[in-house]
Amino acid sequence: MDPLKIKFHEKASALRTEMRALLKEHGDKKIDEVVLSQAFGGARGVKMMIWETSSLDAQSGITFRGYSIPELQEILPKGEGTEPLPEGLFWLMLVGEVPTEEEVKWLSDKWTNRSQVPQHVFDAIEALPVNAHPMTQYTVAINAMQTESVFARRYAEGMNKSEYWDATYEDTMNLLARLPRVAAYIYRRSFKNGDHIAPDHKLDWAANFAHMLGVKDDGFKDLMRLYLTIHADHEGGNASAHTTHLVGSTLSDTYNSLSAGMNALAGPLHGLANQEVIKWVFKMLDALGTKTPSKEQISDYVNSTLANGRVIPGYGHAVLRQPDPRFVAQRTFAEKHLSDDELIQTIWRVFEVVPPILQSLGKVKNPWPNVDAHSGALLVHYGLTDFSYYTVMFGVSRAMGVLAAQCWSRALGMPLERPKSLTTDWVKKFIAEA
Ligand code: CMX
Repeated sequence: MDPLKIKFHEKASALRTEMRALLKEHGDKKIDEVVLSQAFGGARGVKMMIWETSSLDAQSGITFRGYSIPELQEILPKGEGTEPLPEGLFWLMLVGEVPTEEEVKWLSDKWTNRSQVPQHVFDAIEALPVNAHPMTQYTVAINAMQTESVFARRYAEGMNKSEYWDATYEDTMNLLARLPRVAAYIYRRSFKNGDHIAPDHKLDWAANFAHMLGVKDDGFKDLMRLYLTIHADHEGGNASAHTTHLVGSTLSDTYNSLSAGMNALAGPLHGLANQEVIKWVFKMLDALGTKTPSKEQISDYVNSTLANGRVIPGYGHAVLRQPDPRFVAQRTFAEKHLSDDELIQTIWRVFEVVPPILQSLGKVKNPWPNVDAHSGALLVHYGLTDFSYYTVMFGVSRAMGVLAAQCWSRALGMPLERPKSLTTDWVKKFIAEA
């Protein structure tokens, strides 16, 4: 067994024992009450699942195993660059310990060793029209890789349930090793005439992804390290995490669960918002006929978007009630490295204009920017102007969180997820009787 797997097994066995004792003694303790508006309103705030890898607070935002993004930037190993290596975050999410430089190097090497993508996965991508949305290509590719699933194979052979975690760990490590290659292949196929770039096995996970995309600037490598770190996990209730968890709870293997989760990420109210933001910004610049719109011009454009019955992409959140720390981390990166960029300055001006307008509507619970409000402008700066690709990059990162969490679900023996639904007739009768 490899050292990460041994460490994970020790931690998970201990928590499993603790969890069983805790449930035996306190299993009937009430942690929540659900009101009708939550049943009709997308189950906001209902406490109904366990997720070890990260936790989201409405005011302070995301923490990974208790560490905020600025803290991660301090404590995680950085390798060649100035931003944390995402491999370190995966280690932290999986075993709850900050890894050493050597441990992160070991993980980078491990993923490199496992990174060979079978040819039929590229063939499956090639069977799609070249203009198929990159997220469609991405989910098809993940499904095509399912032929490699250690979990599916061992389950068919009669695996003991005490070994589910082990097979899931293997699938997780293989998938994370291969996703950057698959994602870069989709980019080069869709937007660079299929002129593919071979991996550079000397580079860390994020830098190699940047290299295979074909962006040469070292600043972009560092941006990728930050980007792939901050998008990795946002506790368990968001649509991509929850979908991965739900599908995984049927013992659908890691590939099928991740592909389902990535389909959820492809919705415009979730991960696809990153492409929607930049499209919206460029449409605004076009409509206004300027690259440097004033606050008044932006304000008029925001109002016209709202008047057309559309949301302002990149703003609002189901849980957060403050500017998203992931937005702040990207803004800080831009302030440090790219503060002269006109498009980025426009994003900052939009940030000054949108919240008071959304607030004035009286119904938007969170008028502040989320992670997607900033990411596109940074990518455009480095020449990545193919907006429909952006959600795939989000998806490469998100895989780390949802797969680390799946390892935990399997190790803790989490059951099939199956909440109760109600009919409106049931609700009316309940009200009448109450
Ligand atoms: N622009 C305009 N209206 C907005 C809005 C926005 N950015 N955010 C919320 N609203 C509206 C809602 O559409 C809703 O209107 P109706 O009552 O007319 O249906 C009302 O305000 C209340 O919504 P809410 O409780 O504040 O927000 P929800 O929890 O229902 O939805 C979210 C959250 C993210 C879907 C919503 O804020 C939104 O649509 N934002 C724009 C899309 C976006 O940026 N999504 C990315 C989120 C981050 C991620 O997952 O990647």
